[in-house]
Amino acid sequence: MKFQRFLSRTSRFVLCLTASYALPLYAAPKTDTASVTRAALDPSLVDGRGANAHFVEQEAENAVTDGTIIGPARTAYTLPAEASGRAAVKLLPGQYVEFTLPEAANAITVRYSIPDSPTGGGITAPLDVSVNGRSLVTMTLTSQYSWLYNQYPFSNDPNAGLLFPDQYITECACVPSATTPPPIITKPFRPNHFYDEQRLLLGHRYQSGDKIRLTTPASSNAAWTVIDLLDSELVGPPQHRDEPAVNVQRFGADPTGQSDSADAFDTAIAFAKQWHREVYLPPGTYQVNRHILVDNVTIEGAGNWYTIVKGHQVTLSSPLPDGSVHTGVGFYGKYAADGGSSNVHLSGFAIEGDVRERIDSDQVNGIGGALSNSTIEGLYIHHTKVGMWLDGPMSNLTIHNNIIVDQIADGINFHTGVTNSVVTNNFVRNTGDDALAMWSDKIEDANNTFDHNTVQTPVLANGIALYGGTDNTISNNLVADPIREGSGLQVGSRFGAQPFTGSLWITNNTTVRSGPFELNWNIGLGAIWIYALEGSINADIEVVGNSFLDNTYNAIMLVSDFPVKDLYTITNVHFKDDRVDGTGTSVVSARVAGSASFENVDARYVGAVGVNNCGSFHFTPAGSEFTLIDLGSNDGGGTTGPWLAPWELPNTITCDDRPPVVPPPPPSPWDPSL
Ligand SMILES: [Ca+2]
Repeated sequence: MKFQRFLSRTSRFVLCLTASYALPLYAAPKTDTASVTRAALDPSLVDGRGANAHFVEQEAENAVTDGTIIGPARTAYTLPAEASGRAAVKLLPGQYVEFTLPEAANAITVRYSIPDSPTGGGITAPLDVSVNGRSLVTMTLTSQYSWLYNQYPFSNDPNAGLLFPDQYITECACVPSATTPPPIITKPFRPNHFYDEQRLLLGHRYQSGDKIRLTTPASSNAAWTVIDLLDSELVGPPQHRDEPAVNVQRFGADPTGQSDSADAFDTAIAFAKQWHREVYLPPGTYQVNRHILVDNVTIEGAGNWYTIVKGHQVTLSSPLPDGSVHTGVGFYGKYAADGGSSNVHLSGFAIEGDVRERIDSDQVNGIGGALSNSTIEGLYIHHTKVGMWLDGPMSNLTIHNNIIVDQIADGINFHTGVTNSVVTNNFVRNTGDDALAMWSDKIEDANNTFDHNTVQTPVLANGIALYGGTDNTISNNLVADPIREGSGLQVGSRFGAQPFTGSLWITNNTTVRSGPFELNWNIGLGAIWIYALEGSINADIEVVGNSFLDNTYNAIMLVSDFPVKDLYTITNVHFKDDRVDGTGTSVVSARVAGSASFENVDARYVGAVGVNNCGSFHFTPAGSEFTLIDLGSNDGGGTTGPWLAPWELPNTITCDDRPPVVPPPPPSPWDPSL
C-alpha cells in the first residue's frame, strides 16, 4: 500500500505543548503456566470477538523458562514491540521455555525470532522440542523470511545506507542528502519484521497437562532465540476424497515435492472441468512455482496441515504485462480485464510461498485475480507477498476460516470494485502491511463485510483498513498490537481511493494495545483512526459497540493533514455504546475541522484530558473547528476528570498533542455500573 510515501513529511502539523516521550511499560498479566489467552488477554475479555480458531494460544512470557522475558514494550523496531502482547522470552543457547498443554493436542505452532545473518538473508538454527522430558524432534528455525530494513519498500541488507537519502526521515527530522553535516544514521536502519512461525505435527496425541519444552541446543549457532508464543491444536485426520474427485496424482503431481507439479495441476483442472468434477489434492507437498489459473473449478485438499502447495520464487526473464518481475506459487482467477473468474471453490490446503522482499509490482500472492461467486475456505497461507489480493471488479466472494501469516505485505485486500463479499472467521498474524483492507481504487468496494476475524501484530500499517467505499461493515473483529504507521482500525481517504459514500458500520470490534506512536508525526494515534487526507469524509459512519482496550495513546483519532487542513473535513461520524478501557493519553484526539457525535461512550483509566481538540489549528476565539456533539451518557474518565467534561463541549480548544503518557492498567472485566 506504499504507505510511507503518503505520510506527511512535515512536523508543522504537530503543535506540541510538551514533549514527553516517556513510553509506557506494562505489567504482564499474572497467569498460571497453562493459561490460554487470546491476543494476550484473558479470553473472557474478548468473548465473541475475533475468529473462532482451531488452536489455543499461550504466550511464552506466561510460561516456565530459564530464559529472559523481554518487554513489555511498544517501541517500533524492537523485538518486544512485534511480539504478541508486546512481550516474549529470549533464550540463550541451552535455555528453554516450557508450556503446559491446556487441551489435548497433536500439533503446535511456534512463533519465534532468531538473528539475521551479518550480511542479511537469514540463517537457520535448531530448536529442540521435548514432551514431558522426552526428546521428540529438532525443528529448524529460519530467519530467511524475516528481518527487513530501511525505508519503504525495505531491504534485506542490514548494512545498507539509506535507500532514499533525499526523503525526509523522522530520526534526524531532516532530509539527509540536504543536510550538512550529514546526519549519522545508525545501522541497521529500522530493522523490523523480526518474527516467523512454523508448524509441527507431533505425531502423537498429547494430553492436557503434558509439557511441551522448547530448548535452544547449547551448540546452537543462533546467539539467541526469542519465543513469542505457542499455539497448540488437535488436528483431525486428513480428508480423503474418492472418485469421482479428480486426484492430481493421477496426472503426475508429485506429493514428495521433488518434481514440479504445476503442469499436472493444470491438466487435472482441465479434466475436472470437462467432466464437471472436483479436483482433489491428497496429502503431500506439491512443488508449484507459478500461478495456477482457476475458473469454474473446485479444488479441495486433505486439510491445510496435510496438503501443502509450495513454491520457490522465480525471477522472470522479462516482466509480465501485470508488471511482475518474479512469479511464485499462487491460485489466481482471471483478471477482470480478461473477464474474471467465477464459481471457484478452494479449500483445505496450505500455500507456502518463498517471498523474501517487497516488490510492489510483483504478483506473488497466495490468491489473486478476480473471483466472483467463489469461496476460499480452510487455507493456510504463508510466506507470500499478500495472502489474498483480489483485483476487481468482482462480486460475491466468501473468505472463511483461513489462516494467513508471515506476509511481506497485506493479509487480504479487496482492491477495486469488490462487492457483496464476506471475510469471516479468518486469523491473520504478522503481515507487513494492512492485515485486512478494502481499497476502493478507481471503483468503489461496496456491500462487503469483514466479520469475526482476528488480526495480530501487523508490523506496518493497520489491522483493518478501509480506503473509500460504500455500505461496508466491519464487525466483531479482534485486532491486537499494530506497531507502526497504522493502527487497529483505519478509515482513510487515501491512496487515490473513491470517496466514502452511503454508510460504514464499524460495530462490536475489539482492539487491544493499539493507538500506537506515529513516528512521522511524532504523536500518538487512536485505536480507530479516521483520516481525511485526500478528501472530506462525510459518509454516515456508525462506530457502535466497540471496545478499545489498553490504548497506547488515544482511543479515537479524527485527523487531516497540515497541507489540506483547510480543505477537508470529517463530519457525520457517530460513536455509540463504545467502551474505552485505558488510554495512555486521550479518548478522542481531533485534529481536523468537522464534528462527531458521542452517545454512551464510556471510558476509564484515561491518561490525559479526555479530548485533545486541535481542530484545524486556527485557534480563533470561536474555538476549535471540530465540534463534539454530546448525545448523553458519555461516562467515566481518568485522573483529569470525566472524559467528556462539559467545559470541553462543544469545541473548546484543548490542543496538547504530546501530553505525558500515563500507562493504564491491563484490561480487566468492565464495571457494568459505568
Ligand atoms: Ca508473546
